[in-house]
Amino acid sequence: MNAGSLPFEPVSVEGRRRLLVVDDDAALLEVTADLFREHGYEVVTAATAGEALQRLSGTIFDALFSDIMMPGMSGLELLRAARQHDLDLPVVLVTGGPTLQGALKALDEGALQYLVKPVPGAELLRSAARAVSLGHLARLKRQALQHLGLASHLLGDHAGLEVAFDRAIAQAWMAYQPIVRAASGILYGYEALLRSDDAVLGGPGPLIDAAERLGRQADLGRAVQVAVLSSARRLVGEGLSLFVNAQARDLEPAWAAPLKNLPARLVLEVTERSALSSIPDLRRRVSGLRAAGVRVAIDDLGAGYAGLTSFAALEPDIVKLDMALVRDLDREPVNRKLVSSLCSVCRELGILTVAEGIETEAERNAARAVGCDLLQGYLIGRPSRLATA
Ligand code: G
Ligand code: MN
Repeated sequence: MNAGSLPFEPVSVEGRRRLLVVDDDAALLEVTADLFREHGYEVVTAATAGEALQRLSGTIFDALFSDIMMPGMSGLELLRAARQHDLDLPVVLVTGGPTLQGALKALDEGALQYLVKPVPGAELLRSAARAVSLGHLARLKRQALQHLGLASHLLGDHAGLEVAFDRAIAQAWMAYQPIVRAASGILYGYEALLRSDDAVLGGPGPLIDAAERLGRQADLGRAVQVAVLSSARRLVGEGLSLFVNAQARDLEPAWAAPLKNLPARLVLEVTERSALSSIPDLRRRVSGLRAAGVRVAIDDLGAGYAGLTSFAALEPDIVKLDMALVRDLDREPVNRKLVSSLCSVCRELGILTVAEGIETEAERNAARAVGCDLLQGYLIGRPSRLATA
């Protein structure tokens, strides 16, 4: 990932000490601003939260000091809104009427500190110095992670993660990757893969992690549904199958129902990495799906720890062999033995096998030779956006 995809301008933070100070009490605002200026800070002031937001959208600040109680929009609301502009902005909330609950709420939402009025000058200065340094640290860490392609590991606080998650699912779309029959090379269907244009939560892994941390798996499931519905109509071809990655909790007829009107046979993939055994009533849900004509696939077989019980409860129609097993299939005798045995057991059970992650001709030929039914991977076709009709 390069600097161009950062959610904020990658700036050199060194030496910059720009504060935004917000208070509806004009006299107090002026005194505070003067104090900071005398100590070498660049200060911008705002008399309302609305004005503060305007300032935030145009400039990068190193810390925000805000009163909690203001007419129109509270300091807490300002904190949440500020996160939309800047995930790393340190926010110090200042209150005249302290309550423990208010303090806890502020910190829980990601305020760096909670000060009680009247705040002695020395304390304000200490707080500003610390806020600015921590903010710079946060920005540098994010830039380092983005450089390393690990941006989603650093989403700061709860409010920041929530904002990033909302933004990412608002920009979610589906890439489609072809799956072909091994013997003939004829197109069998597509796997829909979740993508987002968001720079921080751009892929399914980070999105799923964020949904789990926020307890918002249902929203993620809905976003997948919406993105598939808005694009999959463009899939053309007689009798194609559409593979959709579902979370274990979405394995049920009600979730699948809207997708059933698409012009392709639906296959719900559930990863073997997920905790299938924790899903109550798995057997009943799956038989409901099957009765509605939906097939079920176990994804990433070989990479997870799903026990035999959940495998038996799922009774998958299709098994997708994890790409770690497929890698170097032509040269790795252990992989080949395993894949070959898995394919013959699946055939006995009437289960179709997909070899995932085929990257070379040699792997494709080996997968055919050991009896995989279907093939998927960069060699066959990369995931891509469907052309707009
Ligand atoms: O867990 P699941 O099997 O749904 O993940 C599929 C992921 O693997 C997708 O993100 C897709 O982009 C990626 N992928 C698909 N084909 C290949 C391949 O041939 N090689 C590699 N390395 N990744 C692939
Ligand atoms: Mn999959």
